[in-house]
Amino acid sequence: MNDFWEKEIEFININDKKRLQLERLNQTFERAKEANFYKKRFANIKKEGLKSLDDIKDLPFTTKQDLRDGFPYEFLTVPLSDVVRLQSSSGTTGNPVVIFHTQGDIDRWANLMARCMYMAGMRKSDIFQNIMGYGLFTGGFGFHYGAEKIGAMVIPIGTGNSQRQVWFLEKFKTSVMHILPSYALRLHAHILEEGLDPKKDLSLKIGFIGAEPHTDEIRRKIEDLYGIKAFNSYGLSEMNGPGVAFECQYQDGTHVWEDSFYPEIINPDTLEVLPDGEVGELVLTTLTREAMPVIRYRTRDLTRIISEPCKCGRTHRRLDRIKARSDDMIIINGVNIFPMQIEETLMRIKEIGHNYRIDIEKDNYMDKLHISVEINKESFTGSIAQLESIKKNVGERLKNELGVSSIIKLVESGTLPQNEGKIKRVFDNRDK
Ligand code: DLL
Repeated sequence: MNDFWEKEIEFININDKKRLQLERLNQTFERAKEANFYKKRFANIKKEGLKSLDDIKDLPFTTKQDLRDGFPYEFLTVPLSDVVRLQSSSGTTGNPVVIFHTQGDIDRWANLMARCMYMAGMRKSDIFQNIMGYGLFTGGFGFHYGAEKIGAMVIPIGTGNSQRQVWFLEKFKTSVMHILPSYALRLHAHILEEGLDPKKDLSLKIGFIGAEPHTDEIRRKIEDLYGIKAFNSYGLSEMNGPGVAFECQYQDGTHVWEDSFYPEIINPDTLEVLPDGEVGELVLTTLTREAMPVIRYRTRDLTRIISEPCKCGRTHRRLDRIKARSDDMIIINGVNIFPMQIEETLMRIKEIGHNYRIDIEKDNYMDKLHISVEINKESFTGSIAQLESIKKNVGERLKNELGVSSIIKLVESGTLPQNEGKIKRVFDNRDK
């Protein structure tokens, strides 16, 4: 059985990959000049072409604010009549970021998605339940077209209505699902409430999880609860959406499709490009996008590039799990904390359930970190003494990890609020 979708590209020799990237980078640079935004941006850049991949560092960055300011058409390089779809990034205030696609862009995106899903083991014979938002959000459509390309049967159910989700999972013997990691945990509780055992009564083998930050601990939890293999999927609307980077069978970092995106890691303060292996902000350039090329986009996602060869043999370098977004950092009385550190610590404690919430308050000029955590029903005996000891343990482990104290509140499983889309867990109330 083949375990690749496009052998020549996925296993491309490294020198050929670099040659292809340089060629496509130059095409992108030329094409970008057709857009009003880049025409102005590049007016003072004398470059006729990039001689090597390193020359990219002479090009300016593009930020989310640039994309917003360019609303609606400043980034468009083709006549509107050649555009077949518009997608947009998720809920923000002000102008949304809109991304335009030609038919060619849509076809290439579907192909990348097919590559991702096939790499993780999905085949034509699979039943694929797409539990992700359809519409302006890119998660639903991206996977939908990729799965159809593979030839799997797609159930385009979208998000929400857990009862209906479970019904479809069971009745149609869904073998692959695409789901937000936070919703996967919630849906599991619902499956149990329906009296079903996900491992015995459902036919799931694979889960694609992504679109929101999550730790490896959460992934392993999802794998255990459902008895599946769960693959991390990374992407962002500005780069199509999903299909930027995806895990292979070895689940050790996500292969970033370097024939379609050129990745760099920069120091977000000095903006210098960092060598592979060092953690910094991920910067991406589209290499094949027609309607709306984006050059050196600052993603705000903090990660590192893993350039060591992968056991699967693919030559596209890997991204380490996203550590955080640079704008997610919480500063508590001068100490920098990332929410993922909190999740990592909590999920290692067996008495802790799936959900948690972080509230930051100001009290007498001091920042106070409040962490509410759901308790794991299975390991809770109901005794007050046990509650006290869990609370103490959680407090001490978090203090060790974060270097600051927190106020822990234990709550019953399933009681913290959840919404349908990406989960929000940090509430900073200091300015209120
Ligand atoms: O979330 C695209 C997507 C859809 C990816 C479905 C995967 C699956 P946006 O709404 O623009 O696009 O949000 C992009 O979400 O910059 C990261 O901060 C975060 N993110 C996405 N995937 C992951 C992941 C889609 N696997 C933003 N791990 C990105 C951590 C992720 N963070």
